[in-house]
Amino acid sequence: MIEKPKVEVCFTPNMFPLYAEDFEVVVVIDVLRATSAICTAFHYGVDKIIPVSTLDQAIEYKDKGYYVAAERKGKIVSGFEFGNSPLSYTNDKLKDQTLVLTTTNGTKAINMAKDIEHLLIGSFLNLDAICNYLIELNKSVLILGSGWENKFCLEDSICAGAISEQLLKTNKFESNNDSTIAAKYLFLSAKSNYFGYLKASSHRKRLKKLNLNEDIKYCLTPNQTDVIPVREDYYLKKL
Ligand code: 3SL
Repeated sequence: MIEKPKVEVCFTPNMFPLYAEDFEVVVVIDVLRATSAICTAFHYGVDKIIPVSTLDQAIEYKDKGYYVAAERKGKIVSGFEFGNSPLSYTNDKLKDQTLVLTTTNGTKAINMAKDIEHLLIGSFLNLDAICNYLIELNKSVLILGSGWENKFCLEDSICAGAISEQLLKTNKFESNNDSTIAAKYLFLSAKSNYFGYLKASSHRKRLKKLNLNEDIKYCLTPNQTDVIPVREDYYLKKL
């Protein structure tokens, strides 16, 4: 019998090495807010995004004249013009430009998976587009949540569950993995009201304190773009 491709979920970046060898397709998710910001920036015309893990790397790019976005703990890092709010990219300021991005967790997770052949960026914003592409690709998929400082986070796990559910219900994928089942159940209990479900979650509270409720609502609204960001070389581009 021909085996079906599998779908698995890795909840935190520090668990990624346990899975890495088995997958040539990885979808990195940081719903609040890095991967939502990336999808939005591409949707509004950014040409390339270079994800960097450290502020030192970001400063080096800034000194070379690049546009650089830097976020730590939800805030724009002082000295940088751009941050990680997806809503701040809903304009054509950076159309056709290259943006360098560093964030607390999301860009680190992306860079952890940089050697994977098909590295894709997922979020609720491009949910159907990414699922349709994965179905077409027909290869085993690992969904990697960015978490918060290597700890579990609810919003990425719910989005991982939404992707898993869409793939599994086609009957073209299979999963024998408890993390996928857990993610799927979290998605099923959250799906009627993501915003309400996440009320007590740590990052929703963190962003609310920074008056970023509008960002949260936007990031939790599925299917606002068909953009599928993929890694090519050291940068991300639109598929
Ligand atoms: O952790 C990250 O990469 C960020 O997305 C966090 S924040 O939403 O900008 O606070």
